Order: sequence, then structure tokens, then C-alpha cells
Amino acid sequence: MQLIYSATSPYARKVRMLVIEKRLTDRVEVVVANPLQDPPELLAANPLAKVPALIVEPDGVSGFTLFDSPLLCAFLDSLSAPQLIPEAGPERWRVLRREALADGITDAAVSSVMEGRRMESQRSPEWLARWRSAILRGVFELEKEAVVLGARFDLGAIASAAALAYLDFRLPQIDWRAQAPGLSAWLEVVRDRESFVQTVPPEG
Ligand SMILES: N[C@@H](CCC(=O)N[C@@H](CS)C(=O)NCC(=O)O)C(=O)O
Repeated sequence: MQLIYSATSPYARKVRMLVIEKRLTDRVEVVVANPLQDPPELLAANPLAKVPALIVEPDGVSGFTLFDSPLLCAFLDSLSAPQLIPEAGPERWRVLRREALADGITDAAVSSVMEGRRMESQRSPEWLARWRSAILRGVFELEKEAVVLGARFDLGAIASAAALAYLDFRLPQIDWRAQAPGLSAWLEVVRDRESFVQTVPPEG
């Protein structure tokens, strides 16, 4: 399998962390791509031109590809133990809800970053304020889960770590820690995990 990713994408980081946590690194070759340059190998794997994308059978003819990080995580989780998405029951939906909440924070953060790269005259202060509010409400909600996140490093925890680390990386002006001391302390512990260390984005 090939995982097409960019080193700064928080969605790709989530998938890469899951691959490492599940010890699937021998089965998943990683290939770097810049989605904004529409590289042909990415377009072939994902017509939406977003990373991460997974080439499951790279045979060029009947190659089966997957895209959208929740789907990639669900697929990869099905391949080996330890299971990072519970099989069934209320806990399954709690974990997937945490993933959705963390991904929603990431969505608002990525949108803010992209908006911030536009010319000032083209930027929308209204949308930037809306995304900032969504980020802060999302973090506030996730803070209620801080104790649970510390109990088990499942997909909800991986997605949360990727989202919070992305806020630190790209939007350091958002002081999310002020309203989330539990998450802040939790992220300090996560920082030592191999899957976190190996996926730290490059500066710049
Ligand atoms: N929902 C997707 C979002 C993926 C996404 O937006 N990735 C960004 C990089 S952080 C991208 O490839 N953007 C290129 C584009 O939107 O054209 C996922 O979870 O994988």
C-alpha cells in the first residue's frame, strides 16, 4: 500500500500516527505530495486532489484507492490489532464522535490558514471570526473528554492530538490552552509517543 501525504497536513498526520500505533509501517509506503500542485499520482488516487490518499492495490489497472482520513483510518484499523476503533457498542460511537469533533477543529483551522494566505483585501474577517469561534467551542467540548483521552490512545485520541498540535503549529495566536488545561496537560504526555515524534511537521 502507498499513503500519499504531505508532511504538514494534520489529516495525513492522523493517519500516519495510526499507522505507527498499529505497527503497520512495513505495509504502508509513504509518498510525499503537494496537493496544491495537483500531482498526477494524487489525482489518480483521489479526484478531489486532497491528501491523505491511500493506494491499496497499486497495480495501475484495477487499483483500489481510498481517500478522506476517517475512511483511511477505519480501513487501516481493520487490518491488524490493536483495534483503535471499538468494534461495536456505545464506545464505538464515542470514539468516532471524538474523531469527528477533532477533525472539525482541524477543518476550521485549515480553512483559517488558507484564508490567511489570501491577499488581505480578499480575506473575510467574518469567516475568520466564525472559524475561530468554532475552534474554541470545539476545544471547549474536547476538554470535557480530557480524562477519557488519557485512558486509551485510540482513534479519538490520535485525531485530537493531530488537531491540537496543528493549532500550535499554524495558529499559535489562538490560546486554546487557556480554556483547556486538561487537554494541555494531556498533549504534553502525548508529545513523547513515537507516533507523535515521528510525524512532527517541518518548520516553515
Ligand atoms: N476531509 C479530508 C480533508 C483533507 C484535506 O483537506 N487535506 C488538505 C491538506 S491539509 C488538502 O489536501 N487540501 C488541498 C485542497 O483542498 O485542494 C480528510 O479528512 O482527509
